[in-house]
Amino acid sequence: MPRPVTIAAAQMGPIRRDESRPHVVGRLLALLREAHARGGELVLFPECALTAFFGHWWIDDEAERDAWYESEMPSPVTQPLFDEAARLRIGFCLGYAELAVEAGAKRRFNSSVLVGRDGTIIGKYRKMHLPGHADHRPENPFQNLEKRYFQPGDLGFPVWDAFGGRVGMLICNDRRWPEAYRMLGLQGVEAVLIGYNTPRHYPEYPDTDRLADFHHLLSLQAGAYQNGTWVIAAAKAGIEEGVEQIGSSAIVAPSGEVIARSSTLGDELIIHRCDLDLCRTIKQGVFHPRNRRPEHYGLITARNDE
Ligand code: ING
Repeated sequence: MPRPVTIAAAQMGPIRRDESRPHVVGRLLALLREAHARGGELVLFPECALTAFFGHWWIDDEAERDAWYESEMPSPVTQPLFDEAARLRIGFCLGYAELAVEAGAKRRFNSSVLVGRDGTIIGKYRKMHLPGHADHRPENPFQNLEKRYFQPGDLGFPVWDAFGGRVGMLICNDRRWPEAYRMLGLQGVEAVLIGYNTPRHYPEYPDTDRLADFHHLLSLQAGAYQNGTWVIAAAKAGIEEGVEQIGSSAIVAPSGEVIARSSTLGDELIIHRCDLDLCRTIKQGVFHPRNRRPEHYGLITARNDE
């Protein structure tokens, strides 16, 4: 029988390097309220939704670098988002740069939290697949320094019972890797929430630029269909600190069909009443576990391509 949950992808336009967090939170609140006005029960915000994507520029000084992270979630500056969400009884997923002190050491992750309709944190995910480079490449028009600014995630690929179904999170580059969706799919995921900051231009491989939106949607649609899950993706879009980032925020059904897609490069909400029960047709009808042959898939985890 139908299990509808109305999910919104809250795309953001650029965040200026000097834009204050309170001003950004104001933009997030406006998107949250629009989602509520349109019947939303869960809102996905982009990756690193509180600041400009600082991975695009070199920062020498550690203190300057650390100012781009959140050392607590929620904090006084993000608490208003949690409070308003709880007041409106709407859940959300928020991407942010996490600075954690664990065992006396600073650890830095590209993270996201899933927050319930009562404003409490259901779970956290830390981005597993870090693209780009750790070295400074001044000859490039911009940097992609996630390997310098973040550690690979250490929380695995969790799926939570939430919003009447099974919900998981990925972040940006994760969405290109089939294994990431499979880890969630094998746990029965029914909605995958993915925030992203995706430059159109790839300095080392410019021939992929013309296909940036195509590869983005291809990854979402394949992940959705091959795992029988809804996939919701929210961009940080537009020209942010000189870097053109794609939009194409989307809501993809378990069939692989794109049900909703953003049409601007600014703050824009797309929303859909997602029937989680539609996952069953694909999970059982097409990819029934009895047809899997894991005893022959050993290479997938046994080694790397290199
Ligand atoms: N950004 C980009 C992404 O995976 C990228 C990096 C773009 C890698 C294009 C390869 C090709 O969408 C983040 N933040 O992962």
